[in-house]
Amino acid sequence: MQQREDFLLKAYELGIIKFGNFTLKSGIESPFYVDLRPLSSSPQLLKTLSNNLLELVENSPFELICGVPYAALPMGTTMSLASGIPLIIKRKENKGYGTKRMVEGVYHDGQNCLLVEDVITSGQSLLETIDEIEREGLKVTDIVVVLDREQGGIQKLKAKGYTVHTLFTINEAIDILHRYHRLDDADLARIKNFLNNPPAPPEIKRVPLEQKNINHPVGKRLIEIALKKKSNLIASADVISSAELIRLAEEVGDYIVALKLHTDIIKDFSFDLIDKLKQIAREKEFLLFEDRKFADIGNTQELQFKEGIYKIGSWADMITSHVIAGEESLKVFENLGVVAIVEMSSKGTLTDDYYITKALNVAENAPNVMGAVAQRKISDDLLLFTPGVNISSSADGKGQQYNTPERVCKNYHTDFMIVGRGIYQSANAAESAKEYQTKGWQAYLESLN
Ligand code: BMP
Repeated sequence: MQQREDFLLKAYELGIIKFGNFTLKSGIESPFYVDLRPLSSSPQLLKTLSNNLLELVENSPFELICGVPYAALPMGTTMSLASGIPLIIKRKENKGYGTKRMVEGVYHDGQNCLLVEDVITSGQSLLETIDEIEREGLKVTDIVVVLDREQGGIQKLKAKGYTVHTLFTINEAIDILHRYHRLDDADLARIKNFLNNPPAPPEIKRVPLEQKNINHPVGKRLIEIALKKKSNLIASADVISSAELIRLAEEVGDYIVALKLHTDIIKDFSFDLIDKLKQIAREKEFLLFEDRKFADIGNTQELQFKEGIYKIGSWADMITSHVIAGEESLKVFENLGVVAIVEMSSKGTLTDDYYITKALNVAENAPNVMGAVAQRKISDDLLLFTPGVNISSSADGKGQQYNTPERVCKNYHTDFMIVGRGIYQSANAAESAKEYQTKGWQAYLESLN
């Protein structure tokens, strides 16, 4: 007992818990902040901690130790050195070459691995780590955690059958620091109040379409059409003949803000088709959106955009482009609106958080980019386009993943939802488009409140 308290007091001196006013990642204002990384700066404390953690799992069966990166990596390593039990290392991201394994070290199927974590909050990131370890064929039964922030993480893991051993709960740690006069009565009361009545994260208000900070003329036009037609629907016309495409455009035209095309799947493409589509688009007020997804160096993209059979640059109002080749490669798309692909809707997409952050950065800095395709909230300076929307299906068996209009409008603050098969494969495309328009606009209006 005394040893645990001594450890906490020394760790406190290193700065693992700070008191004051801190804004957490969730936006919540917290009266304390926990960061166990400074422990690595004291080998002696790290050793004491590792002995304490090993004691907690004395009776648990495990043959391997894995510290969840990064804060718990040195803890796991120290426990391995002290116990003689081998360490495995879980990567935060796949290095993309060599063995391509997510877990490094010597291990075999069915071995039991103890997970070591510094702080548990909601338990979500631990569950993701467990999933990755289990996918390597390893078994996880026990997890040892230095500090439980008491925000439901332990219960979540317990419900899934895992045993979590904790060295301190946040309440215990606070009580010890108070008892040893590291915390005065007023601060103790403030922190206890925060812990007993955890505030909900502040709601990020959605900006109405007309107030979005969009300067691109095509973006402005899209917003104008949306407000006039009360529609945030883009129909994806993935049909393969001119006749089907024209029929679809006529049937759904009244309900949409744009018709998204993949012209390279049309078997009888001609400029007569484009002329006809332009005429319908004019009559029914929608834009033509070519989903070409350019992904090359600027010079090649320019040729693909202006030349070839489709001469996209001569007729499209909007196009999609990956931003993988960097900002300069986007300059070649002149006189129309570019929608950057920053995150894809399909299962296992390689557009991870790291890529998305960098891609959004490129998109925000390129003047001809008016929006982005993504499955998450993005900056109000860009329009958010979200494909993978379907009312009656959750997947297509080929990797596509679907959300409902409600979910994308309310959770992601999607400005324009893109619906393909939900409309063109339905028995009555016009009726379906009307239904998506009504549901999408209703969800948009509700998401403003
Ligand atoms: P559907 O609703 O039938 O699954 O069609 C979705 C459309 O959106 C397709 O044309 C696809 O190419 C496009 N799309 C997508 O599904 N996910 C993305 O991440 C990006 C897309 O452009």
